[in-house]
Amino acid sequence: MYTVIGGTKSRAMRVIWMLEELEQSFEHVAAPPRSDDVVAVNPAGKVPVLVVDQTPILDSTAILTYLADKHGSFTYPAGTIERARQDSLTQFLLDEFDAALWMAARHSFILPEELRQSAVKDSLKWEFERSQRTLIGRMGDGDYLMGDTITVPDIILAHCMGWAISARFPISQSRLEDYTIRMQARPAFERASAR
Ligand SMILES: N[C@@H](CCC(=O)N[C@@H](CS)C(=O)NCC(=O)O)C(=O)O
Repeated sequence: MYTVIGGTKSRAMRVIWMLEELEQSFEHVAAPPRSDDVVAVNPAGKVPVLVVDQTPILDSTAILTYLADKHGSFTYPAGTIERARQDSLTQFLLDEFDAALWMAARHSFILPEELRQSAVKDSLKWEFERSQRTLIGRMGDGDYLMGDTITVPDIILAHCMGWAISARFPISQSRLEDYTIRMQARPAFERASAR
């Protein structure tokens, strides 16, 4: 049995979305970061956490990869060239998309007010725009990052694009705009968002 800890406004959305895609049942504890429920399973107080048979798994990407491997879906098999390309896209998205949005969030509402440097957001937006162009250059044909097969980095990218829209980070590439609309129209995304 799976238990997901973390609300849908956090990166826990990636895990909930994936479980909906895989049609797995799960319990959902929408606990906020640093709350007692979270610290009990993750001393860093961060979400998401996936609890599997009383064992907590930390970090959304580790969780997505575990679920994809376990259920044999949303991933190429470990040890294949396709898996290397898939993982390399995942790392690119974490470095260039997730990191920029997270840094902007820290300087908007997470760090103590006196430590926030709001000017950093201009350079993050500039880098985010450049990263979108780089990503487009790495995408082949097809609806997904890996072509016609949906994989773990698609969940991360689509989640980051939704995050970018709410953080007012401009989406400068029309292909990424279309991609986001298409991904957010998936029934599993809609079911996850409705939680
Ligand atoms: N790399 C981690 C990042 C986890 C993370 O920073 N989560 C945020 C919410 S989306 C959080 O719990 N922040 C609370 C804090 O940093 O104090 C992941 O992907 O799960």
